Amino acid sequence: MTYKRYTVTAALPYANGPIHIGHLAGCYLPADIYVRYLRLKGEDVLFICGSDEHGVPITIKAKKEGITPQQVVDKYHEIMGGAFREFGVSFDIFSRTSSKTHHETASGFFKTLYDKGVFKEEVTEQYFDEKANQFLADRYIIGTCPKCGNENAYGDQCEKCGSSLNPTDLINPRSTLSGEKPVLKKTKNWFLPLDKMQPEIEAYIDSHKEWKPNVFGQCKSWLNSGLQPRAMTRDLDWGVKVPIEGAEGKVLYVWFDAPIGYISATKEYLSPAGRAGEGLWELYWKDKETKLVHFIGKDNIVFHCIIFPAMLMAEGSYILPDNVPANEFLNLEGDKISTSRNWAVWLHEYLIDFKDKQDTLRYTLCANAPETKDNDFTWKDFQAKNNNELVAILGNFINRTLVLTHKYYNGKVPDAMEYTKNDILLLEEISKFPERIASSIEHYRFREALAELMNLARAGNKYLADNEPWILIKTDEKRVQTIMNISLQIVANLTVLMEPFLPFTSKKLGAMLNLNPGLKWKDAARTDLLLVRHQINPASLLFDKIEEEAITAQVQKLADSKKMNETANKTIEPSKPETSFDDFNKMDIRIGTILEAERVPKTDKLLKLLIDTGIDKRIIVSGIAAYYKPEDIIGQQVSILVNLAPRKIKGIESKGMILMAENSAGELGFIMPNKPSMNNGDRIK
Ligand code: B3M
Ligand code: ZN
Repeated sequence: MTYKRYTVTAALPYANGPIHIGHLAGCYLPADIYVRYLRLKGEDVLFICGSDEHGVPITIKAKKEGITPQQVVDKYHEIMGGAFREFGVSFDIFSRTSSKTHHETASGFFKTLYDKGVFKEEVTEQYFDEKANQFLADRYIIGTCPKCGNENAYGDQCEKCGSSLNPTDLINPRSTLSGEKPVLKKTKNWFLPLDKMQPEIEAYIDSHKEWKPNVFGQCKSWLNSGLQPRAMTRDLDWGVKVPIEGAEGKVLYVWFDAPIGYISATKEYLSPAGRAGEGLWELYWKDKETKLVHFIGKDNIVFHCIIFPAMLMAEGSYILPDNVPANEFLNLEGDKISTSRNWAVWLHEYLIDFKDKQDTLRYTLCANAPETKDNDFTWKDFQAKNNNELVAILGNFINRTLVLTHKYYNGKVPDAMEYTKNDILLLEEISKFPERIASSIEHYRFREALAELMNLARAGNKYLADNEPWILIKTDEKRVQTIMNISLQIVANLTVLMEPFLPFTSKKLGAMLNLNPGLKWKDAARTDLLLVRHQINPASLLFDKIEEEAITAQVQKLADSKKMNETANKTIEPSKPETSFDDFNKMDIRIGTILEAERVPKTDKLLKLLIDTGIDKRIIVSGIAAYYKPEDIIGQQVSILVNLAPRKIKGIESKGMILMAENSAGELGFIMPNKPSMNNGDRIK
């Protein structure tokens, strides 16, 4: 079916932290590629996003930082919006769910369902934290997932297996506010009867067998285990107030209000109240000829494929999502990306280290997108993709072509005099690329689409290498004109076709070529985009090599963050059992001085030390080689347990022990008196 217009959404990120590469790869980049492509095709498309400013993640963050939820969302709304802009994610609007329009829209939507009698009103027992005097919805409660055994599943969802949960499903529930075991307390809430709606929902899902297998499969598995009624209200105070009597102190469930955020943002963008265009938004949400597509991450599948469509069905006047292309997760250097462990590449930090290299990151993330399974981002691979693909293939082809054009023709496009058979074959091949790439994009296969784009650059490189215009120029000037004309046409086509993936580069290249900025996708099937004698501008490099040091620095940054995290997480060891003074007094601890020090051969850890204990001079073997160099510690005062029974270590008799302090990272340090008047043999007691 053909559509008149498109409404494309990208998941509303929680406004409780900055954006990292996992977010970008998961949904914002594929959504942006899709939308940019549609725009180039000349389609009527709206690209909607905004920040998700309600829900427990926000209030938890506020509590942690000692500020109000409003302050949290104000801060991160700005940061997130800025990061998206900087990476060229081209939303038509980046709105927020704390806006007035959104509160009115979400509240109105709930009221409509309420008036239609959709909800089941029910008093149930919900977990309550007596210490914090608060009901424990969603992420305020954690426990063991009944499906996969993950001990840190949330009250609404297990992030490990993706199951959607209710707090009462959790085994061993505990409050994230106080750590206490919660009690059950009666409260009234309004439930969406997903159980009764199952046949309708099932028919809807079954009509979308074309969805990605991971998405369709997850939906089927929920349906197979039988849908349960789900509360659409919460006993919390941060959120959209429940607009009915008897619901004081309650707000809408964040997963009820958040997807309505897509609708509110559309209204805000197209139909500001009282201004021309009022009602226009409805075309994008209610007209059958509109295609609605939600880009999300895999942990959001149930909400977008089952719960939100159920809400839209119950309301009655809306279209349903036509597709929900969800990606799997992107890992970082073999480990799950985590905000709390600071195991992430943050977009704002990336740009400090790799200025103007937005497209390199876009390229790497798209080439490695976790489309069908979880995937791994590594800095080594990032470097390889930049150096071996962007620089060596795409950049190299374009640069050679532009430089030769300037050299031979002062930047004026030469005439194609006469095509060879191979030229004609190549020209035919070139004209097929737009359709081929389009087909991949329309099937949400962005990696494949990008690989095709690179194949066009490869074809160009091969053409230059096979024809060697730089040699031919001496003998067959006429032929070189044709070769350069064809190469230039490929560069022009690449400029158009790369735009969805590499918008910054496309713009730069378009300016170098002096190319008409109004070109459309289908124009890239032509082989005469650059007319004969058209003047191109001076060429500069589009990509440059990323050196080893830049990569080592990033790897080191991650290692540092892992170390800091381990240190922070290491708990202080509890005290040993009580001991008597007499027992303590049995130990004879003295001040001594290191006279000689050398490594014990064939070991990493051990130093052999000659110590003046005041009593005698003796050998002690100590495991400190990782922390001290022998030459640095000669003359060092130390504390020694002198009456420890002698032990043989690596064949050396060690008499006594040097006392060391050990920090939580396992590093060792000497313990010494802080007065210079202490002498060898002085007692420590
Ligand atoms: N804020 C979840 C997330 O950021 C949620 C998405 C809402 S989309 C309507 O993962
Ligand atoms: Zn689980």
